[in-house]
Amino acid sequence: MSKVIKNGTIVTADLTYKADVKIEGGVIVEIGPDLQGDETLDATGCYVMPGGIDPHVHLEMPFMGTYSADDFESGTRAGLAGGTTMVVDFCLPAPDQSLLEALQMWDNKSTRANCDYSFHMAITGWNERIFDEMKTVVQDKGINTFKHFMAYKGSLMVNDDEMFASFSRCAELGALPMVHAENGDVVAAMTAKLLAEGNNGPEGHAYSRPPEVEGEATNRAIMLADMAGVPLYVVHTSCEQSHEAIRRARQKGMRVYGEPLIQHLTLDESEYFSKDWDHAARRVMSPPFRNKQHQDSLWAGLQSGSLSCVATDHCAFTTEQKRFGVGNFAQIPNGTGGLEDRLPMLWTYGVATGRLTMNEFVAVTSTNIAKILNIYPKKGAILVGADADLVVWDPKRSKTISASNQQSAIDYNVFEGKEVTGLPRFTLSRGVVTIEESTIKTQEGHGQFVKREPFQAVNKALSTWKELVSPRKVERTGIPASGV
Ligand code: DUC
Ligand code: ZN
Ligand code: ZN
Ligand code: ZN
Repeated sequence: MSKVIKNGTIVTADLTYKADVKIEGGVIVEIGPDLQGDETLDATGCYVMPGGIDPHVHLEMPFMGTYSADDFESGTRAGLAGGTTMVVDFCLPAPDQSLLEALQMWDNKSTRANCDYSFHMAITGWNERIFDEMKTVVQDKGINTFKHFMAYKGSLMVNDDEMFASFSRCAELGALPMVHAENGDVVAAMTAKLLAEGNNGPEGHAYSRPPEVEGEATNRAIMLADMAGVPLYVVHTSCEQSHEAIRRARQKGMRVYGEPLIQHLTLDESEYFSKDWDHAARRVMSPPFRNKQHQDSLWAGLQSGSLSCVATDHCAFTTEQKRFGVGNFAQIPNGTGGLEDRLPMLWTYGVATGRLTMNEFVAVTSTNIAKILNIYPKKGAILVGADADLVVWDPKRSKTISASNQQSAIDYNVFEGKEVTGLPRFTLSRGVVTIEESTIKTQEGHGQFVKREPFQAVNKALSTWKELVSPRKVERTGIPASGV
């Protein structure tokens, strides 16, 4: 059974042109004019783009005494409804749990996924077993990214010695380290001070994590990566201080990638000053929303290429879960949703406003991350042989975002009331139509794990510490006898 997407305009990260796309066996088999197949999908007036890849989601994540409310079924259904055809979740071992044992748990949860997926492995402690298991994770399990939390002191956080050891191991294995860059010691101190002074409302969350906390950690992680001789991926870059560090490193020739979230691009810190406790708490995530100057910096980074991709950090909690933090903002589960809204919001606030071209939109929602994760052109491309993970995008379809008709399992939406123009007409996962306008045709369990190969050895340290990483022994003469 073949399918042809007819009469559309193909938009990739570098080209815009009119052609039909023929699909068979889940992959693209032909691109050209006037193609015929067993089934036709009409793309008149639409753009045919690589489906979105969200490199940063937390589905059914054990966190802050609970589990994030969207699991692999509802989360991937939400993604597909918004044109996202692949997600990358984080496997989170408990600090002394085996990486492979944790991976087994994530494998079990993800069998329900409606679209393809992969995992990043978190390093939440350090010992010889973790050192050994990292090799199996990369070489046998097809995971080439390791995440490090520089915040969440006392649970997920790793210290500099652990990070440096893990970054160095990544360099040996051809893996890419990632960081959640916030100085966890400073956050803990500021949190304790705010609470002691009686500032226990959700706005305290934002006060406890100012941009400097993120800028410091980003700079530190970049320097550690440089000393270890490895590229670096900075998740949820939310502010100018962090962006500046990434820009500077890239200018020096380092491969450092920054990932703004759609929430930080479009929502600001005034949300935390709502008189409605629930409204503010529902928007508590780390890093917190920032002011307009930081938003401008993030948009500029996407335009100039100093920031690489737009994600969601989708980690949805219900209002009931958020209320664990009444009387103590530090107990509000951190996280917001966004999987269904990332593409429509970025199109509306980015492409329709003229900030981004359509090709840049494809680059930052799909192609760039496919290249960074080493899955291009299987994903992120419209090429013969690529997976038919496609979105037929109708730039005229619009809706008002509302929790009342979303796929996510939670009872609110941080973008509630926003008008978006630009929505999928069809979303295809390996050639299967999963969304047709507002009709959901997803199939639980259709999603497959995508293996990612290690990178070539391109990890050359730039820093002057290089010599200390590979010491050169100096032969000396005239050494005085000891005890003289
Ligand atoms: N930040 C969040 O807001 N939620 C999940 C984890 C994180 O780092
Ligand atoms: Zn994070
Ligand atoms: Zn996250
Ligand atoms: Zn299937």
